[in-house]
Amino acid sequence: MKTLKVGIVGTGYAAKKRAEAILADKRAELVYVTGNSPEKIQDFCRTFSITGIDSWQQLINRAELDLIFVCTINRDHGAIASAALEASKHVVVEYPLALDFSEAAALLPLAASKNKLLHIEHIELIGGLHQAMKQHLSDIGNVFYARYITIAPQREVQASWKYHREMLGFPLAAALSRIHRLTDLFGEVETVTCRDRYWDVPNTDYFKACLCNAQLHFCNGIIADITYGKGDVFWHGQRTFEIHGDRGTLIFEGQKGTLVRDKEKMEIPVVSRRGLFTKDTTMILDYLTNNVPLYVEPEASLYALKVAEKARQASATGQVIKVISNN
Ligand code: NAP
Ligand code: BLA
Repeated sequence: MKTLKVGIVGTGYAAKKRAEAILADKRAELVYVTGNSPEKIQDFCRTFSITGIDSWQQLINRAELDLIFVCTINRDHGAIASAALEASKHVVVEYPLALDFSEAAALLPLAASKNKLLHIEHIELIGGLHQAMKQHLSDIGNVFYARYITIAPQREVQASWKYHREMLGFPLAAALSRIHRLTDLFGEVETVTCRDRYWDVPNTDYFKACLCNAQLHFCNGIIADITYGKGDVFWHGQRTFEIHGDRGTLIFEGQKGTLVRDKEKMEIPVVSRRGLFTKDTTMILDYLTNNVPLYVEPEASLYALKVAEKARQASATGQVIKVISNN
C-alpha cells in the first residue's frame, strides 16, 4: 500500500499535534511544512526531521503531496483549502473551514468535483465531555434549556492572531465548537440573537478582550445561551455546560460532570481532553486507506458556520435573525 505524503501549513500547537500523530502512523509520511516565520519553520523541521517550504502556495503545489493539513490562522483557511483542492489534494482544515460562510460553502462542491476528502476537524465531538453528555442526555427527560459558557482570562495580552479582528474572525465562527456542540445535540436552529463587545487596542485591529453572547432558539423549542469571553477584563476562568431537562439537569464544570435528578446527585466521569488530534488523524487515515466513515461531515461544520454567520448579523444589527435551512 502506498503511504500518503503529507504537508502541513502552520507550525503552532495544532500543527505539532498533527506532526506527532502522522509520524506515529505508518500509513502516512510527513514531508513538508510551511509557516509564518523562517525561525519557526526551521525549529519545526529540526524537531520532526522534515523539509521547510517558504510559502503555502508552493507547498500545496508540490506534486508528490497527497494530503494537506491547514493548521494556520483562521483568516487564511478558506484560501488555502480552496487552492489545495484545486491542486487535487485531500484537505484537512482545523475548524473553522473559512471565516466567510459563502466561501466555506463553495468548498464542498469543489472537493466533490475533485473527488477529494475535505475534512474539518471538530475534536470537541470526539472529546470526553461531548460523549458523556450524549450518553446521559436521555437521563434528564425533555430538554428545554442549555447554557454553555467559556471564559478565558488572560493577563498581559500580546498582539497575536487570537486577539486580531480579521485574523481571528467573529468569535463564534473562530470558536465554532461552541455552536457545533449545540447543533450536534439539538439539530436545526430557527432564530438567533447576539451581542458582542471588544476592548480594542487603540489605532490597531488588535483587542485585549472580547465578549460574545448569543442565544439560539432551536426548531424543537430548546433555548441555548452561549457565552464566549477571553482577555484581560476577565478575572475568573470558566468552562461550564449545563443542560436542563424536565426530569433532571446535566452540569459539566471543566472536566467534572454531574447528573442531578430529584434527590439524586451522580458524578459523571469525563475522559481527559488529551490525544484528540491523534484520534482525529487516525480516523482520517482510516478513511483514506480503508474507507471507514469519518465522525463528522463537512455539511455539519458548514451548518454551524451558518449559525455563526447569523449570530454575527444579529450582533451587527441588534435584530433577531432567522436561520433558514435552505440558504
Ligand atoms: P497557534 O499555536 O497560535 O499557531 C498558529 C500558526 O499560525 C503558527 O504557525 C503561526 O506562526 C501562524 N501565524 C500567526 N500569525 C500569522 C499571520 N499573521 N499570518 C500567517 N500565519 C500566522 O494556533 P493553533 O492553536 O495551532 O491554531 C491553529 C488553527 O487550529 C486555528 O484555526 C484554530 O482555530 C484551530 N484549532 C486549534 C485547536 C487547538 O486545540 N489548539 C483546536 C481546534 C482548532 P508564527 O508562530 O510563526 O507566527
Ligand atoms: C480548541 N484551543 C482550541 C482552539 C484554540 C485553542 C485556538 C480553537 C478555537 C476555540 O475553540 O477556542 C488554543 N487551548 C488553546 C491554548 C491552550 C488551550 C493556547 O488549552 C493552552 C493551554 N488545546 C490545547 C491544549 C488542550 C487543548 C493544551 O492547546 C488540552 C489538553 C484542547 N482545544 C482543545 C480542545 C479544543 C480546543 C479539545 C476543541 C474545543 C472544544 O473542546 O470545544
